[in-house]
Amino acid sequence: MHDTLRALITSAPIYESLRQLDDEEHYTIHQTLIFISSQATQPHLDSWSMDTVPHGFAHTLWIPLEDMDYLAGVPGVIPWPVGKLLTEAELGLATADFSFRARHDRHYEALTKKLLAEGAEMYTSFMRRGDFLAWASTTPHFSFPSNPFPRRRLSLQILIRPTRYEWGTFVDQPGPPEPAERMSDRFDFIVR
Ligand SMILES: O=C(O)CCC(=O)C(=O)O
Ligand SMILES: [Fe+2]
Repeated sequence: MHDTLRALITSAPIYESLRQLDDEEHYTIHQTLIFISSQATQPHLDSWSMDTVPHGFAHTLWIPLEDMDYLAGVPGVIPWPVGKLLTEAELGLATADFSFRARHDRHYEALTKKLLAEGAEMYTSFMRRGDFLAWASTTPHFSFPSNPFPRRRLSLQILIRPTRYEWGTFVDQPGPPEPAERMSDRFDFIVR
């Protein structure tokens, strides 16, 4: 299982697609998550958990491990300029005296209101095994509801950055250095 997942995540189609997005040579994989069921996430930026320095150059890969129709609770993505960070200041949010968790929650609540006020477009797809979605760390996204809820929906989420960028988060720029395992001349893995 371990080797199979590593082979999938570091496969040539994934590498070539990442290169089409940013023309980088080498990538570091920070996190691999398996989602067993639909997630029901609110609109948010993955930057809060993982990003680059500067913001916006990390990728989230979302890989369905089974075919998914429109009732499966698939992710929806808001088209977003690369490198644009929607800050708390731009959303009119104070940051002093709030915990990390409170700042995160206030950010997604204000983001959701802004997207509704602007009538933002959102993109998704029917997804088959072999497809995948990719969005940037600063790109707003969410989960469509599933019917029924929750519903089995096997998928992988991968947080990955071009290796030549330092890693950080929404609030911490830069983050601490981390040990990485060289997988190939294309990919490193963060091992914790
Ligand atoms: O699995 C989903 O519905 C989206 C989860 C999510 O926000 C993510 O993978 O970053
Ligand atoms: Fe996310």
